[in-house]
Amino acid sequence: MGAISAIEYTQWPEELQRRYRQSGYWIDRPLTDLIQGSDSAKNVAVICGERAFTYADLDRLSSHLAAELGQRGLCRGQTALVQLPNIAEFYIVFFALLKLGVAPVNALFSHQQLELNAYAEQLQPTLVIGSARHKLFRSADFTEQLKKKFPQVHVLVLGATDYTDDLEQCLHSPEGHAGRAFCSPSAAHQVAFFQLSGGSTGTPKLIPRTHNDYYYSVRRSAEICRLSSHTRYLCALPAPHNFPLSSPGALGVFHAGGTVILAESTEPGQCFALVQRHGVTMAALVPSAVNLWLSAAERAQARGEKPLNSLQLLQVGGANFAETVARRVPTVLGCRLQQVFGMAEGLVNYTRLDDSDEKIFTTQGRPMSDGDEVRVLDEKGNPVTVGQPGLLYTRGPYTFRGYYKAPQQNARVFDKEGFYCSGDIVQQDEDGYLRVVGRVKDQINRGGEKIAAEEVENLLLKHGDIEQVGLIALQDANLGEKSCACIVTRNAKLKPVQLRRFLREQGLADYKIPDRFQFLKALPLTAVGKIDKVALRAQVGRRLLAEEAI
Ligand code: J2J
Repeated sequence: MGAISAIEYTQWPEELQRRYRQSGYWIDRPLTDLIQGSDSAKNVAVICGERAFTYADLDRLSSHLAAELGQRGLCRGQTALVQLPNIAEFYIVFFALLKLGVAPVNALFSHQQLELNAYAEQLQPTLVIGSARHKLFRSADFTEQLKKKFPQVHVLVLGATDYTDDLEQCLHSPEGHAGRAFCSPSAAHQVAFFQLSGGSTGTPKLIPRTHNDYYYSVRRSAEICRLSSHTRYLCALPAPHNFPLSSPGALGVFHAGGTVILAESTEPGQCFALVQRHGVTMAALVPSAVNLWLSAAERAQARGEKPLNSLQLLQVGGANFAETVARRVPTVLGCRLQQVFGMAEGLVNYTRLDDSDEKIFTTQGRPMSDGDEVRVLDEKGNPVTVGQPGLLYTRGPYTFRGYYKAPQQNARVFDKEGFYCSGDIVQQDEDGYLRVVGRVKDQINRGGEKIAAEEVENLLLKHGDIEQVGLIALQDANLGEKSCACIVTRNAKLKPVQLRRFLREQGLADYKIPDRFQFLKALPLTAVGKIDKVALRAQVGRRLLAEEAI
């Protein structure tokens, strides 16, 4: 099958493209530059368990894989579905696909059949790469199903299986592509890969990211965070997530010639051991993980240990971060704090390293670029006065202009001037710093993991006993928010355990399965007949308080 040469996406208007180039934001270079031909060839780029990969290794192995895939017929303009855990091969595959001009979507390792199928439906991939550590790739069933829908698809799995080729062998096969400088990325103004949206609608949406826009966000982030070849960055959040990939994340570290140390999760025991062993200087966490790190660090201190001695900077973002906890970071962990408010769609805000304590502890930073345009608007679309809460609208040199093939959703979230409404309610101070104070999007932020209420509601509505359902957030001391499914059922005997199983059987990721089910006689409705989530939250909140009081 012949490949189209470029993947369709909503481009920036010419006038802005010109401005972004003139300002030096867009340099018309591919992301593959990050690991090629730099002075850092001999530096260690990635540490993964007992294995260390230099920049030269990353370049060689990714070229090798690109050549191997090229021989199998993969070529520029095609797409791939990738799901790997936090492992060095994640970056090797990422760069191999960039070198081929094949645009991947990197699913989270917690994603299951439902999410992967939804991405595959949208992208029609020619290549699927998974890991034998994930249950979906342990047997042939899932890939057989994919092949029925997409007969052209090639499947590679990291780890031995009895049904398909091992990715590992493609990296090291003796056929002799080694040393060949294989590199044929898509044009810099074209789609490099797809980022995942946290979503607020029924199906997970894909965000096209171009070389030009993503590379700029990485370079500028690395500059703000003052990365250098001495940076030793702990990647403990899921590697494909925008925060640990680009803010400045692993790609920022590669740009600076530093070292990424991979952790399987943010669990403090494992992370502290890695920090100590590898002299980690910088890490990125979501707020719920910070709480665990603080408790673990206090316990370590009580034993007279200082496992985080080398840590200089902790970035925190992805969800609301309480000021009281923020203030404890420097004292308990002994490092500087940087708050990060970002989104896979683009705009990223940072507190700066030399900001006052006031700004660092009480705000989520300011836009990273002078090219970022931010508007805080009321419901009628008028600017609010400085310091007042309003909806965040933004556009800029690394903020996307449209979800992939989703015209209806795009019509809802972009205004006439191409400003994207993130669904966050923010306050902006006179210096341009933002505080995130609320949200209008129908999304639950469960410890940084985003759940689109509608996606879970639609699945529950397929259950024959359910008449109405509304998924809402409940406050949670550890995760910030948990999800609660409020259900009107025609079957008085229906139990949460049945509903959890029902959702799992449909292949929904675990983190999206409601933490709580609340059975109600009726759900409050708005004047137009939609479920009134504000009233529902209040109603369930009152009920839970009453239960606690008993
Ligand atoms: C409150 N809410 C926040 C913060 C994100 C860097 C950092 C984070 C993300 C990310 C990212 C928040 N305080 N500090 O992509 O590059 C909520 C907002 C936002 C949504 C985006 C990055 N930081 N949020 O979290 O695409 O609601 O990106 O719109 O996963 O997370 O989620 P996501």
